[in-house]
Amino acid sequence: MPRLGFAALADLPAAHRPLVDPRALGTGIVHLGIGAFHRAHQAVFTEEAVAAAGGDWGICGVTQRSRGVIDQLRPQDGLYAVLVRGEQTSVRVAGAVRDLLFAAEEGERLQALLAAPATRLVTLTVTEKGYRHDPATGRLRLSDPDVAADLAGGAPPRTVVGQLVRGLQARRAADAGPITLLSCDNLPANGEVLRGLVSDFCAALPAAEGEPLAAWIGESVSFPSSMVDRIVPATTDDDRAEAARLLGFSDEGVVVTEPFRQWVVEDRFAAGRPAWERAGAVLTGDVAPYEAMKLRLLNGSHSTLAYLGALAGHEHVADAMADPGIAGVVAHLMADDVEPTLAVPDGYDVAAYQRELIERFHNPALRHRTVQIAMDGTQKLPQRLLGTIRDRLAAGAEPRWACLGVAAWMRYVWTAPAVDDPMADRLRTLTADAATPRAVVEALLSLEEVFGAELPADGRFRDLVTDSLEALMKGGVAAATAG
Ligand code: CS2
Repeated sequence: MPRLGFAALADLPAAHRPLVDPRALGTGIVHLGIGAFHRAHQAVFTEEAVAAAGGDWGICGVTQRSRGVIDQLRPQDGLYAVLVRGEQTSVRVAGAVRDLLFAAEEGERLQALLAAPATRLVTLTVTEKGYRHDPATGRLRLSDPDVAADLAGGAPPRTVVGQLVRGLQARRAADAGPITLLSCDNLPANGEVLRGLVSDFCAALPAAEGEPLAAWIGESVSFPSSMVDRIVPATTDDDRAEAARLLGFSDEGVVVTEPFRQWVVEDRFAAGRPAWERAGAVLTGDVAPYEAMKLRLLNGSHSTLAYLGALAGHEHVADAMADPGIAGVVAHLMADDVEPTLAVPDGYDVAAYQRELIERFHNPALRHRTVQIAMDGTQKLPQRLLGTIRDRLAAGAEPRWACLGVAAWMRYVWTAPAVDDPMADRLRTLTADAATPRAVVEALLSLEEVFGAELPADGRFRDLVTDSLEALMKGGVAAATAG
């Protein structure tokens, strides 16, 4: 079967073709972290915005360590299909990704692109751990050897923040004008977090270098926050086979997703932006209420489902949702623990949002693996569950469902054969000698980067988590979710 690429476009049925002519689209966006999520979310919004309102907003997708996506997309001229699985399946080839760059081998080209006047926007989906920050304080981890190497300079930077600051330094030297750095990761106040990390990096440079750079960044660079939402499981061989059957071309870069998508963006751009509102994005002055809602309701439920589901032997989210005990925990977590902590934007129907989430989690056509969501728990728990727990404890309430989520994470990292987490070694060392649930709770709560200092000192929190972990150990997920 021939491979997808420019030569295939004329043979694709109109309904499957890109909305823009990719050959005629100039590149204005550098995207760091071109995984499946970006290709099914921001790249789709951007293509629709360009189709509706024009602009040279093609995307150069950057990948950091693995050249997998480069090998998938380069031979296909950047084209790939988006397979949308809902009640029906639909497919369309996306055309906004115009260039690809492998940072580990093309560091100098990345710096040159960030310094080019045509680049007016950098977007990021580098995952929580890609920021190399301490989630509890939001500060850059200066002790991280890669961060230290990027500060020392002399070689192409390896960390995202290093790449950005060195790129901004080159941009300033080239007098290439203002630019926007837009974080699209699942972190609260993600724009503010990124601004803080860029500023931490500048402050750690020699003063003669860092101070004028920081001043230029203050005048020329904006860091809007954004809330992104679309469920995008890892692509499987079955998805690739189905896309090939529907398109008549083989596609190594296909991404699979749900019909739902949402993007709420703080409208503060230093050098223009695509007309994303024409593609259904919400451009607003304050993203915070939307972020909290999404992170606590969707991602908080997702992580809870992932740990309970994986412990109960459910491979996919939809299987875990078919387990009445687990589905009940998710419904209680949202309504009893999270909802009272939210400042719901005016006119927003938060109950309808919860019902819609439950439906999305049930989508049987999406094969979203629980172990995929379970990874990197140390980087995810703070914004997904711990914020809810802190707010409820402060209000004098007992957030038992959110604490069950934390206990399920503890049970998972204590007993799972392999834990995919940047702190996996520490998790293993901390729990190696723990013989009882209480000892495991004590050991893991000592991770100040994750839990901070105050929460672990709260006896109500320790007891709720310990009770849930004991229930999980004694009677398994069925007993712990029994109501
Ligand atoms: C998931 C998210 O993998 C995970 O941790 O919770 O990727 C989730 O699917 C997205 O945030 C949905 O918008």
